[in-house]
Amino acid sequence: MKLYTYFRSSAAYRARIALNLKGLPYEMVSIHLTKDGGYQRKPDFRAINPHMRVPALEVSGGEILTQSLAIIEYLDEIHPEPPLLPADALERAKVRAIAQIIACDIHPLNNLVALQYLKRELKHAQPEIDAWYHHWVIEGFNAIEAMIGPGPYTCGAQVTLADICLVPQVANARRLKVPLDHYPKIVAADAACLKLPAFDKARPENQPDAE
Ligand SMILES: N[C@@H](CCC(=O)N[C@@H](CS)C(=O)NCC(=O)O)C(=O)O
Repeated sequence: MKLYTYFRSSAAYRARIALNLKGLPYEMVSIHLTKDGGYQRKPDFRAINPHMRVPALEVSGGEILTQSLAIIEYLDEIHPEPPLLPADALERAKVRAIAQIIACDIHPLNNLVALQYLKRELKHAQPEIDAWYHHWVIEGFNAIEAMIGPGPYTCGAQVTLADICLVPQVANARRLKVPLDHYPKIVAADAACLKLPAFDKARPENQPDAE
């Protein structure tokens, strides 16, 4: 498999964690999201993902999958061990709820393309953009902190899709200096995950294209 990725992309980070947890080998193709106006916008990559975002995963047979959650659920269906979603429907819905707070409610408001639009088109100053970024992380993390149970992971004793989404979002929050003091359960789940090689290997700083 071939993963189109960028070391700093939290959505690509999710896909890297899932591939590592499944123990699947993959080649990485780095798509620099800021150099020369962003390689995601060049015709070569546009032909791979018309949405011009990473991750994209080329699977055997040459099909391209996009959207990190779709990629992760595909991998989980094709390679069921270890499962990334609980067997119980109620527990599965709880895992998906946390994953979706991050992937659907926090990240789209805070990803590169949204922040660039605030700056370049709407002419907001950097402190306003930083305040915007912090606001949506805090809103989402307040909810997730209240939803996390005993641990050690986000949804209990097993690593799930919720952890796969949480860890990259915590990394982004730290990079953008969002204070995490009010989120001891989030910080603990993040630390527990990062002890696992699959998560550690997927960290931005451990990628071949890290700067
Ligand atoms: N919902 C998508 C989000 C993908 C996404 O927005 N990726 C960002 C990096 S984290 C990207 O490629 N941005 C390109 C840009 O900002 O131009 C997913 O989960 O895969």
